[in-house]
Amino acid sequence: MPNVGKSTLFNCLSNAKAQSANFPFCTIEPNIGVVNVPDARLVKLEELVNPERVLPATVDIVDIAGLVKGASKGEGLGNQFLGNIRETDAILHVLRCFDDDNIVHVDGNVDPVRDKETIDIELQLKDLETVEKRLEKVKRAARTGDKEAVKEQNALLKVQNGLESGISVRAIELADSDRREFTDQLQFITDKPVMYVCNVDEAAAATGNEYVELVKATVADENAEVLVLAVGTEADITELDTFEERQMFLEDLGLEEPGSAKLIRSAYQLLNLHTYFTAGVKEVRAWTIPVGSTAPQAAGVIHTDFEKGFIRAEVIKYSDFVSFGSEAKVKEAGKLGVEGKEYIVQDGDVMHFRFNV
Ligand SMILES: Nc1nc2c(ncn2[C@@H]2O[C@H](COP(=O)(O)OP(=O)(O)OP(=O)(O)O)[C@@H](O)[C@H]2O)c(=O)[nH]1
Ligand SMILES: [Mg+2]
Repeated sequence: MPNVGKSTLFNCLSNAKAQSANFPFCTIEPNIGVVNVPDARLVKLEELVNPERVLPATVDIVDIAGLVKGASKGEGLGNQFLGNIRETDAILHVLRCFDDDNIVHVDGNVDPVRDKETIDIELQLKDLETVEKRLEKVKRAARTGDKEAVKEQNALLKVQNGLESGISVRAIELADSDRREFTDQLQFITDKPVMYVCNVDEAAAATGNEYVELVKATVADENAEVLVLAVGTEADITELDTFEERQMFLEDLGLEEPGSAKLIRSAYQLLNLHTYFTAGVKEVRAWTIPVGSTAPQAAGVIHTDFEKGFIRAEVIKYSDFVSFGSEAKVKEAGKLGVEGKEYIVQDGDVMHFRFNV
């Protein structure tokens, strides 16, 4: 929705600055920022290795224009934004959960559950167009008796029925094989993982409020995370100069860390990503890989040559690195693992790749 605090949130998260103001459709062109993923393990590794530099993992975040009722048919700023959403890997859906008569709500009053439904419907309508377009082709092929086409038609009809009754694609019951073969490639917007961000006022930063409870109840069967964040207040905190000032402010709110830090970590999980580390004296660095990546695939994130010429990986568990204190001590203790091509890299592994080019 317009004017709910998306750009304000973007400004809390990213070093890039978006314009935020109290009028709907303040944002037109999307703002794109890079966000460091906060990771306490990286701080620990830095202490132990004392490298020249430290590079955290990052995620890209896009702040888009608000959608309104009818957006799928071109209302408001219309279709273009649906395009912006299509390009992302996951959605952070910001819901206004604060009262403030001075801040305009496009639909007249604060009602996050209605807002969520409004947006869901627009996205579902867009997906309905996508599935109907595809179905036209598939139906023709199915009529000629093509077995694959018949299978696809059945799967897509389920999607169509689901969307027509207001269910997002991610929640429609489909066989995994149908998803892999037929729906993944259509890149439905409502198939993307989603996380709800309830934007509350300062007093509700730690505890949430009644609006948040209503949101939680509505999404209970969605298996989606609901985060509570006092976006406006956190934006004020980021303006403070020193770490101590920011900590004090957070303590007053009853928080241990900014909600935005938690949000970034949750988003990273939502994307089904995790981290391995390289820890040399030149550089300690967090690398991002999809959960389930093999050692060569993980190496390929550093450089394609590392993947092509992969020989083996030397792996230190993060906890061993910390308890023994250095790579040398880990080796002495016989805790250095030597792994081949099949090894599935685990979150927190400290890796060293052997390869030839
Ligand atoms: N009271 C209060 N105001 C807020 C909060 N978060 C944002 N605002 C104000 O709400 C107005 C809109 O915020 P934006 O971040 O520009 O909203 P947006 O969702 O990006 O809006 P569009 O770009 O128009 O879609 C600004 O005046 C913000 O200062 C909040 O938590 N509490
Ligand atoms: Mg905006």
